[in-house]
Order: sequence, then structure tokens, then C-alpha cells
Amino acid sequence: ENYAKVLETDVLIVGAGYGGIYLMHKLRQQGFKCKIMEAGTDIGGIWHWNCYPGARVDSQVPVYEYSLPEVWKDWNWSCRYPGTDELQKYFDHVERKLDIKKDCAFNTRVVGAQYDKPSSRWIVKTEDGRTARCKYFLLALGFAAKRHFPDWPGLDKFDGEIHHSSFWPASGVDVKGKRVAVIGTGSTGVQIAQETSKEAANITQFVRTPNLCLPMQQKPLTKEEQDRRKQGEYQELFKNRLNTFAGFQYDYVEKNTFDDTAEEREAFYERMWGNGGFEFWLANYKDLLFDSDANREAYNFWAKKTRARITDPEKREILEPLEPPHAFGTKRPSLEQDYYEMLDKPDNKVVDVKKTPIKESTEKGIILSDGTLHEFDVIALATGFDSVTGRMKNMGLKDVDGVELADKWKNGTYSYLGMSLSGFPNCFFLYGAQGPTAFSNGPTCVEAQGDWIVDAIVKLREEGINYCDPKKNKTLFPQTRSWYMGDNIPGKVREQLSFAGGLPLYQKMTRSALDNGFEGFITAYVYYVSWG
Ligand code: NA7
Repeated sequence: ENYAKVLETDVLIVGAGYGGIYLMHKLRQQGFKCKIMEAGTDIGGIWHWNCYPGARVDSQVPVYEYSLPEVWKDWNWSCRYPGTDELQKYFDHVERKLDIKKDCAFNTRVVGAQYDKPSSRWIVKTEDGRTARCKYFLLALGFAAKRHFPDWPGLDKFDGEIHHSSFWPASGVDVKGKRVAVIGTGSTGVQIAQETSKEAANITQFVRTPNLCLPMQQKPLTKEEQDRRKQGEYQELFKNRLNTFAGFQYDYVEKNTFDDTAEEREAFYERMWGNGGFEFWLANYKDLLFDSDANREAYNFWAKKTRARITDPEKREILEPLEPPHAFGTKRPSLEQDYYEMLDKPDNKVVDVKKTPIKESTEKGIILSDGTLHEFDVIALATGFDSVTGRMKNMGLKDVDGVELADKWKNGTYSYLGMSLSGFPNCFFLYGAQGPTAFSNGPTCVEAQGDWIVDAIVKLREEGINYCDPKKNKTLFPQTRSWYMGDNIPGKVREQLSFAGGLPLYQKMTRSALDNGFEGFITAYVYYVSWG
């Protein structure tokens, strides 16, 4: 009977991942009636979809989870960097605690949405013909919801199995004794290569840009250890992660690289390396990402460490060149466990597709621009996503005048405070365009932004404001360095898609807009017209 009636709700959230669940929980506590529409069949967002082999978080427990005590209090992980299965169990636990699913419509894809001024409501349409009306329309789509397929021809000709990482069969793919190609060296490609190599006959890693991987230093965790840390330490950590540059449990040190002597520096690098995870990236000297000599010094250490793990000189030059492929840390490093030793094995191959790009796929495998054919049984496309803006542009979002968001963003992406768009009143989004998206830990970022959105909505209610729309061209944070440019997608405008000034500055700027009476927004006490 859902199909016959229009769903009426105060708040409609799209997406039931970390972000959507958080918004629902916090807004319910404020007395709002909320619903979630979710294209998948369960909560968990990316962790519901991620079925590819080796999928695992790169953030150390407990940083990649909710700071809500009612959730973390009686939840324990088995290891420092949990995998997909455990994350799915975590979301079952979240469900037991927060009772989210009763207000979720699964298998529901939004294909159109526009604000209707006369009724002061958003009218939202779904793929299967349903309609919803809401006062606040919130997008929690995740930044990686639209997959990127490479554009070389012949992908459909391949006789073996071919899967994009984001669409890996839940039942798995049998790679035992098979020849497996892994295209892409982002965090996904590294994880797939590592995991499938355990069973496959051999792996061929296609490398366009080598990943400057860091040692994960995975370790099992006991319940006792976690219980001990929950006595005070967790609370501190969750508070502090909001005050760090990237939303982690550590931050850059208040020292520049060359303030230390060579020996001190070496000892400091060694310590971070030994601790593992992102420390060498995010707890390094504070000039790491700002000073090229400092950056080169860190790269040299990275190269010294990793080059020692590969004996094959050709592979070493592709994966760990003496000259850095890009400034260390300006592209997301992946965490690895035995990636380099695995690729060093004689059976496994490494192909430099910057030098010899892929020309096409055929029935048998992949042909490079120099005519070489590589034959495979399975091809894993770990070619990433049309990140940050891809999904928002493809859900039929229209502004108050009926202009598609995709058209408005044709020549460049804009947002206000990385959470709202001019022409889209009472609509806020998480973890998207020009937020601290690419450079911060997901759960931390959605809690920081989510708290702002909840506070904004509560304030609108308290002040009787019915209409809140960013002023035209109120946009960007021009003083920040451009970091994540969205140039992995052919034809996509090259621009700053992510706020790169760090979480503390981001929160200061967004909070001040709210505290200064919705600075930068047009607000109005619109006469409430009932739609009858
Ligand atoms: P990423 O990080 O976007 O990685 C995609 C990889 O695929 C990257 O190495 C690309 O090379 C490579 N790629 C893309 N197209 C091609 C073609 N046509 N030929 C060869 N190689 C190609 O995606 P992930 O899924 O690994 O990770 C996404 C996020 O998920 C990650 O940041 C985490 O936060 C979790 P390039 O580097 O562009 O040269």
C-alpha cells in the first residue's frame, strides 16, 4: 500500500550508512519524525556493499566507529583493523541499540527531488514510482557511491569473470588456481591483490600510479584490553579526534622536519613506522604537506623501508621509484600487510600502465598499447569512484527553479560550508562536495557535520524559520590548499572537491556561520501553506 500513499515526514534522509544513521538517531532525539530511503537491502552503507576480498578499514579501533556510548560501551572488535564481516556485525549491533530499520525504506532509489515553495516541502520521487514529502531533505550518500569504470573498449568481450570492486558478488568469486588481474592501486586494489593472492595461481597488478603504502601492523585485540580503554580513554579519544586535522586519534607534531637532527628524525620516523597505520602520514612533522624538502625527506625514508622488501629491480622501479611519483601524502596511502613481498614473488607480475596504457580487453584478457596480451581468468576492476559529486549529480536533484544540479555543476562544483547548496532550501548533505571529505576519517567527519546539521535544524525550528537557502555564489573556502581535485574521471572539471584545511578549521568556520544567525543563508518565515 506504500505505492498508493504519499509518505509524509519531517526529515527524509537518503542513505543508511554511518552518516544517515547518525542523523536519524540525533534528530529523533530532538523529536523529529525521520525516514531513511536506502537503495540497498540493509543498513551499513559502503560496508553493506563492500564484498570484495580483503575489504578492511584503514583506521585503527576505536577511531572508525560512533562516539555514542550507548553503542561503543558493549561492543568489542577482534583486531585493530577490522574487515567487512565484522563491520557488518557492528551495524547489526548498531541496529539493536538504535532501532534504525523500522524507519528505513530499503530497495528505494531516489530519482528526483525538488523543493516546492507553495507547500514549503521537498517532493521526492523514487525509482519505483513512490513520492515522499518532507520539510528537511538530507543527503548522506557517501563519497564513493558512484563507481568508475575504465573507458577502454572490450570490457564486455572478456570470457572470464570481471567485477568492479564495489559490485563484487556477495557469494564470492572462486580464484583458486586462477590467473587474476587487479587494475588499480588505490586502497581497494591493494587489498584485493593481497587477499586474492592467497589462493590464485598468480596476480598481475596493473599500476598507473604506485600507492605509497604504509605498514598496517595489524594485531588482535582482546575484550579485556578494550574494556580497560573504555574507562575514560575512549571518551577522551572521541572528543580529541574532532580536534585533529583529519579526525584521527593522532595529529601532526608541533615541529618542522628539519628542527630535529638527522638522528632524531630517523628515530621519530622509525617510531611512527613501528606503530603503523596512518601515523607516518598524519602524525608526522607539521610541514610534511607544506614543504617540499620535508616531504622529500619523508619519501626517502618510505622508499628506503619499502625498497628493501622487493628484490626484483623492475618491479621495484614501478612500485617504489627513487623519484617520488607525487608528493608523499597528497594521495591517500593504503595500509598493507605483505603487499610488497607478495608482488615480489616470481609468479606475480607488475605492469606499468603509465608507460604502456591498457588499450582494450578481449576474450582472453588485456592488451596493452604496445600490443602485449596478458591472459586472465578473473579481472578485478579496482578503478575507484566518481568521487564526492558523482552520486549527487545523478539523482534528479533540481533547484527551486527546476534546474538540475548536474547542470548547475557543469562548469564547476560549488557548495556552501560543504553542506548546502544555493537553490536547495532546507537541504543539507554530509561527506560531500567541499566538505572535509577526502581528507578525514568518515565516522568523525559525519559526526562533526551531522551535529552541525542537527543544530541548524533545531535552531530553525526554535526561531520559527521555515526557509533556509544559501545565498548565490556563497561558496568555497578559497584560502585552503587544493588537494583532492577529482581528476581521475575523464572529462570531469579539475577543481577542489574537498576542504583541505583540516577538521578544526572547518568546524570553526561552519560553527561561526550558525552562531552568526545563519550567516550566508537567506532565511524566511514563510507562511505555512498546507497541502491539504
Ligand atoms: P581509488 O583510490 O580512486 O583508486 C582507483 C585506482 O584505479 C587508482 O590506482 C587509479 O589510478 C586506477 N585507475 C583508474 N582508472 C584506471 C585506468 N583506466 N587504467 C589504469 N588504472 C586506473 O579507489 P579505491 O576504490 O581504491 O578507494 C576509494 C576510497 O575508498 C579510498 O580513498 C578509501 O577512502 C576507501 P590513478 O591513481 O588514478 O593513476
